[in-house]
Amino acid sequence: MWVLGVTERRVMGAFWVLNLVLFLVQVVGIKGAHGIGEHGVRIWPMPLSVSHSHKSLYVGKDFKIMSQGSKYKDASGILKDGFSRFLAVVKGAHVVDGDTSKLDQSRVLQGLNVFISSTKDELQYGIDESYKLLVPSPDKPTYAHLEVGLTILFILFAINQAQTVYGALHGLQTLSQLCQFNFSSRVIEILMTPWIINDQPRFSFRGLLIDTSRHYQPLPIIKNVIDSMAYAKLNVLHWHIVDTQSFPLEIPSYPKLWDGAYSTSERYTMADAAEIKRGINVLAELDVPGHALSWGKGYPSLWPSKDCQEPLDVSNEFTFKVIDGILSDFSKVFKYKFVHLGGDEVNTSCWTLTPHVSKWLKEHSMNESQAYQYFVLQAQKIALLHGYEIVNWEETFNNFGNKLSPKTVVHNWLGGGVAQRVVAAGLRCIVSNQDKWYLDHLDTTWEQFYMNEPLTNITKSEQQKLVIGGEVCMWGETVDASDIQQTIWPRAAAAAERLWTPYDKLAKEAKQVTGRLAHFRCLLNQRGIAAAPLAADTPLTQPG
Ligand code: CP6
Repeated sequence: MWVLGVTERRVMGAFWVLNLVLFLVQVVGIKGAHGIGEHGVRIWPMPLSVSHSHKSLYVGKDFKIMSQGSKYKDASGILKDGFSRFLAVVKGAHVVDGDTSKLDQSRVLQGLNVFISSTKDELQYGIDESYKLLVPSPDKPTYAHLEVGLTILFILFAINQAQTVYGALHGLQTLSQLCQFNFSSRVIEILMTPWIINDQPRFSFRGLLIDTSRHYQPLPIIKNVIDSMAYAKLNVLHWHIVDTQSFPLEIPSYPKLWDGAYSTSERYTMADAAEIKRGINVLAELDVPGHALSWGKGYPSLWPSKDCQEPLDVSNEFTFKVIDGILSDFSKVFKYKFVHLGGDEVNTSCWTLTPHVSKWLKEHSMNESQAYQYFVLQAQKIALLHGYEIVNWEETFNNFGNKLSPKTVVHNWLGGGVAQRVVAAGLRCIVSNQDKWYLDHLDTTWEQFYMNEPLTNITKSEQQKLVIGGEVCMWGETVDASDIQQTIWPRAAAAAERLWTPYDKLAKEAKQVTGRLAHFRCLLNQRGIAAAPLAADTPLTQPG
């Protein structure tokens, strides 16, 4: 990595603007490519706008990343790490030196200038993820200059312009998809230059749920999932950490909670949790009051009784103390503005069947459903005190929607058009209807994933804005490290395009994108991600 000094930057700032103008003038007239019809464009998800022509360029052996003209300083190395990952994926694991010195230098791209406007690098909900990518061609070059001693070298370079470093990372992902290894010249080639790509996501929340309670997923697997999410421009890992079956995460405030792990090795430390990011937001879930039986392994008083262990004991103050401790520990590592408090599938019969709980209900003049509401709202208050906004599964809305905090995002899963009712009530919504976006439903096809439209029957623009995005769910009952990736991909990629690409650029019929998705899934395979074939009963599709 090479970053210019201050004076050079000033000189080159002007130079860069001039070049950009020349470049824009030169590329007028390049044919446009559209999501529909495809025109040979292989990018997934399809960007907002794409123009290209048909020349190829080579990636120089000493390809450099520069940030001339940027205020952004990359103090935490986010861009630098993104750039090393970019180089690693475009090189594949081929044993070649990539020597470009003997090639026609007018066809060798020597660097990429990443121009980032914002100095901040906080990853958060709603940040600007847009980018512009300009890749020159041999007959429409853009140059930067390098001073080596007294000599000034002019080098052919590309431009990636973004508001935030996270937009720039999306730009690098797109650039990586324009590259392929050329085995005749033994160097990396960028096809179909020049490229002008303008891009930004349709929705701010583009999620994937993983469930580490039903099966423990080792850390390298989770990191691998995160890398693969970035390839598809998904930006939220919804981590369903804990459930009935196991409690794998260390909670320093209540150190016996992870006694509920499957074994002493199937656990995550808080430091592990802090590692789970890399440009991806983590939405941590604490599913209460149901789905929490494993908490009682270390603290049995959280159960209504030894024989009736779920939901958590609503009558016990200690229950809420523990939730407070957990959310306090969460807030130190999970910096996303939302925490997920679950609230789904609550069967309250243990509360009425357990004498001390049923006595408490009577004393507080609550029936079972009022106690469920009381529990969810108490948990919401605690989360708000820790600075979080809240996501809750849709049953909370269906039962007492008008009591939820206005800072609640309702997470659909049951279907039945709840998103329409949620946004009509003025709350925000995330769409994950189980008939289309549940990855554990193995019979749901990628075409159904692609065609699931989050704004179905929501026509008013103020209401459309309240749908913050969607999420595909990889529930963990039947997947472990051996098959999680092939169960997620390629179907999650189909949903990723639905969530990224503007509505009018999406294919009206899934079959229009079959070739491009097949190519993306091959790319995942080449990058070491075990994505399954598009259809299990047809021959494997090769990249075309
Ligand atoms: N676990 C939790 C689950 C599910 C839910 N919550 C679930 C329910 C039905 C299906 C798939 C998953 N396994 N905690 C519902 C949100 Cl079909």
